[in-house]
Amino acid sequence: MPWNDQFERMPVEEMEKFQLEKLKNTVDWVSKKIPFYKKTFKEAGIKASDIKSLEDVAKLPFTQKNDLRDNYPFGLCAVPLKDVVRVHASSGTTGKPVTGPYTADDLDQWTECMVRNLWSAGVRPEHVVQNAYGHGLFTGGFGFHQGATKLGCTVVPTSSGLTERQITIMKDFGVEVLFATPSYALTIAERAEELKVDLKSLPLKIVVCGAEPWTIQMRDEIEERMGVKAMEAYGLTELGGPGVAFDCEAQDGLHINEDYYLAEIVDPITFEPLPIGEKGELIFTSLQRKAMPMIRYRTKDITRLRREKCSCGRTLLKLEKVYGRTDDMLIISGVNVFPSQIESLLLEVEEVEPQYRLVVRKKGYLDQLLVQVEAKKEIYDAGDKKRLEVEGKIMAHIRGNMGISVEVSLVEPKFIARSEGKALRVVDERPKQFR
Ligand code: DLL
Repeated sequence: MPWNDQFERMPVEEMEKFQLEKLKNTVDWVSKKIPFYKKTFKEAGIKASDIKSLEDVAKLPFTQKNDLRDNYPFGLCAVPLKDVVRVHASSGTTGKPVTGPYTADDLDQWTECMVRNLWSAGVRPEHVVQNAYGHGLFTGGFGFHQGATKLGCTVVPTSSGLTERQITIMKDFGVEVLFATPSYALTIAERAEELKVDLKSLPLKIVVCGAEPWTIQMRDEIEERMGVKAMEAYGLTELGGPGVAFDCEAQDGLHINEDYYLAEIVDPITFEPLPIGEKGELIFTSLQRKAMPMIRYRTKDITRLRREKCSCGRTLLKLEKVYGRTDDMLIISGVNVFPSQIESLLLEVEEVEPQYRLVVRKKGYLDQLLVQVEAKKEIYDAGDKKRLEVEGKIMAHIRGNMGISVEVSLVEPKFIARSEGKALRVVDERPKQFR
């Protein structure tokens, strides 16, 4: 049974009616309150009253990360700051941070989305949960905290880092659920193995992962090493954080909280809307947020939507596991390559650890990819001949599956820095003008 039966199992037609009503309100709200939208709507020749069907959303202009940066910090805020009760922000590694202001009601909406997410992952009020997402400007820590608190769980806000202490707390407090990025979950699993703590013998049974792309192979790895079900949360700062979409016991795609978010897929080059089922860039319009609503926000995440009857009973539209971000897409020998494709192939090779890095270099005019992956200790110790053999095997595996030639370097165990949050998978060593 879902947390919110009314919305999570709403018949599609009824949901679409609900969405249209909310879309009209949102478009009307932003065109009155936010000068940026006033201007872009005018330029596009569109008024709130032109929205008569859900398809009309395609008439609205996109919002992009740069628009948020240009209006930093509160230029896109529709309410006075006295009505803002919280501000989060994205890390801003590639420019000014992006801010996410919330009214009290926006926070309640977020909490509702997170409760649905956690409930669907199997989290229950009686559980002791350890929240290893960063608590601070990042939305992960607070989003999960709010959801689990509302659910009535016993919440342990460890935040990220201090991995040994995470493991001690997990043991001492009888933690049953862990919230962490997939790469940090793996870091915890590895450290526990080093400390000879058998996670499988602890009460831990669920990990809720998100905040970065991860493959099904990575999910299997986490489930196997930790003896857990690894469930998923998807979201982004611009839309209020995690809880935008979540998976269910079917573990086959993420249900979108459709009463709060309207999803579209567009062609990542022409930006034309694509029909359900086609792969492209994911676009979201928030439907109920008041402080900083988003109109057709370009997430840069590549995935596809699926409208289908789910075995869990939810009618909510699904998005497939995100393949990656357009930002992280590499073009190697003319082939589009997402790090996740390499990840799934590496995880099929038994001689290596699930720790890797992709280094992009320029050779003449061509991009070259060096895949650095950690060897299992016994393989590394077996010497050069064995290492060469495994490198050759991985190169052939990648060529056979993706049709691209890459260089593979088997590196020693622990060579790759361990993640405590979002893993850094791609190192771009190309001269700036070629990126
Ligand atoms: O990562 C929010 C979040 C926190 C989601 C905790 C889930 C759990 P940002 O830092 O703004 O927000 O990064 C958003 O992270 O556009 C995706 O590229 C990526 N991302 C988030 N969740 C997933 C996921 C948070 N489940 C960006 N799978 C998004 C793949 C994800 N990528």
